[in-house]
Amino acid sequence: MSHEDFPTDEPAVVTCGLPYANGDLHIGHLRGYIGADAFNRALQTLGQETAYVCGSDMHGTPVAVNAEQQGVDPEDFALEWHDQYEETFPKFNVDFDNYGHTHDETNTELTQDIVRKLDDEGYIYEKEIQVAYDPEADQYLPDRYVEGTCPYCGEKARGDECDEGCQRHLEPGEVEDPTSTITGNPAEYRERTHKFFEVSEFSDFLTEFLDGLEGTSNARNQPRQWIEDGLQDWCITRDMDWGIDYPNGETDDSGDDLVLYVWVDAPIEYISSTKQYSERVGTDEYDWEQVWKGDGEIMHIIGRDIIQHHTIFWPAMLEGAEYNKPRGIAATGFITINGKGLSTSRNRAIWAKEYLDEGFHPDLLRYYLTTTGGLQQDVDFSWDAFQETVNGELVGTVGNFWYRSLLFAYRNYEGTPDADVSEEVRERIEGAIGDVRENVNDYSMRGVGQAATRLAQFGNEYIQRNEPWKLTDEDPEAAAQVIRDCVQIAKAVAVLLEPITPDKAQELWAQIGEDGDVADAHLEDALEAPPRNFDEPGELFEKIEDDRVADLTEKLEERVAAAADDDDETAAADADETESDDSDTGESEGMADTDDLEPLADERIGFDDFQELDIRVGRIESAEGIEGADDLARLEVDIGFETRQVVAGIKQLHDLDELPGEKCVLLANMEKAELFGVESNGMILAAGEEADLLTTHGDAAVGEKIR
Ligand code: B3M
Ligand code: ZN
Repeated sequence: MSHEDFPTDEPAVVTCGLPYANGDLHIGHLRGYIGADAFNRALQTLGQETAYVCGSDMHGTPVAVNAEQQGVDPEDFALEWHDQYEETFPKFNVDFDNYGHTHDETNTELTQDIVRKLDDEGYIYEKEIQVAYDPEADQYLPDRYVEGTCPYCGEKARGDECDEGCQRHLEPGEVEDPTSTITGNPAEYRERTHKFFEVSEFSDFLTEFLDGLEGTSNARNQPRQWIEDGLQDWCITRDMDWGIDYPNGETDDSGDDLVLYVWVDAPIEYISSTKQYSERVGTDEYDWEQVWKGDGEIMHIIGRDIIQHHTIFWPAMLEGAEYNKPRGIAATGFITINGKGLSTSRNRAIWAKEYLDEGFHPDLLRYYLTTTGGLQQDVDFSWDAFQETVNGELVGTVGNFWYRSLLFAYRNYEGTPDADVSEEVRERIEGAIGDVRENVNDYSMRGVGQAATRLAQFGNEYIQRNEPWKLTDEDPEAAAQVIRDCVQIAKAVAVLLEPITPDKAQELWAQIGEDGDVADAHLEDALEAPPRNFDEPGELFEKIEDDRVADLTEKLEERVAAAADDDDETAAADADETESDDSDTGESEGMADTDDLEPLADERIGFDDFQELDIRVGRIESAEGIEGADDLARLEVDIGFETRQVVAGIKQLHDLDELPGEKCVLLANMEKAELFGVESNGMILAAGEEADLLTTHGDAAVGEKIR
């Protein structure tokens, strides 16, 4: 099933995974919220009716464990963090239409309604299971109260998730060699009665659902394997007090209220938050039922460690309770810091507050995060890389174009010269609009940012090529034409960049004399004439100096070292980890069976032979399938000195749209070849049948030789 392109006639909702209300926000969180915010804004620019909703995740052991460690009541603890998040998001221009929390009345009622409905429909049953128990603490050990080994991949795992290995959800009793995180003692297993949701009944439905699902390839493909492996039913109650009660006053074996597993009520907050928005603005303006019970467009942006919850449990619940299902799920990659895994306990993170305290404008981080890794790739943050993007793209390309063309326009014409936009420039802007449209439909915010920056780049080339400063005397009409074109390009870049850098786009909007909000502009407005007069423009972006970057890098290193010093190593296992410690634990690292491997070569080669291979670090600039060839793709790879066109047999094996920006390794002195009429000038290196593309572990620069 394929969906109609955006904009559609149905209202849309964009959501982002709910932050657990248990600790400071950092760059790992921001990436998702900014990416989803940019997506929501971009949909609006296309003319799509949409709402962006989220809320704090108040329940479950991620909150209870941390509250307990601090000796405070979980509700007070969670509410305090919730207030802080509500204040912080707008500071990054993350503009939720509604930001609720899972413990409020709307969500409590809706959760109980949905569970009641699933129960009435016969999808819930009771079963006796083994639950971990700590005799010394005299407490059952749900989820993060227990740790052990993942039965699927053998990595260290928490009670309900293999957070450092295969990322699977784990059911109570599944984790092997369980120990209590309260006392460190081995846990015992005790028999308890719990409620189960019959996910296994939904295999066929889920397979069909995935066929129609849009979003990133990891979210669309990974769940297929889980379904093929056979779905297990899902335990939806827990032995703890903090949470939403199972409806109808049902109690556990000891007569206590049964509490729902946090992953039942958390996604329901997507609906509750939309409902609150609707109730606030009125259903005439936005009708939550049209979205969630009718045919609205539901898009979830999530971390890639929670794909299973969103592609299996959640759509099964929605189907069972007769709600609408998501149209798209986009899962973000992880963030590493200077090549190492983000770790809150090791203080290896860039904190939201810290970034703002440093005085950086939020739009710089927004641009960096959305254009660096798109949504799906892992992003390695370093202050150097941040500086390179800001100075190169925002200052050098966008800001430079805006300022030089508007200043020239102001000085010579007091604004926009009287002329029509030239055919060439009109077409170029139309092309950029088309690119944005396509990229939004592909959930690629990086593509949106690139389309805007490329248009500014074109503006720079256009002004350089036409040298209006020479024409003002020789041919005033021609000079006016060039500047008229440039003001139009500047306006178009403002419209196109608004989803990513909303404040800066607004500043530019005002500089060219436009009234109102650029956020209300649609793509077509990029071609509408700007006002005749405007004032002297100011510069919109400031260069980040090298010594500033050196200071920031040193500060970061020092505080990671300080955390390591007072670290009694156990701190590393703090329950507040929100990102995996390893840079890339998401994909299972397969060990090939040696029987399947090509035999090792008998013949040895000398070092000189190896030296003859000129292998370089490259960065993929573009990737597209070659027409008529089933397997071949044409790539453009930047190798520092030049950009090489190469042909690679990866068309079926990779999502080509996701490759631009990726680092790769290229044999540069490979004989040239021609395949399907396309010249291949180099060979990209890859491992195995799946053509797993080689890359570098650290931050080796593009053009470096491999030795
Ligand atoms: N609160 C955070 C996480 O696991 C979790 C998301 C809930 S989304 C419904 O990333
Ligand atoms: Zn695992």
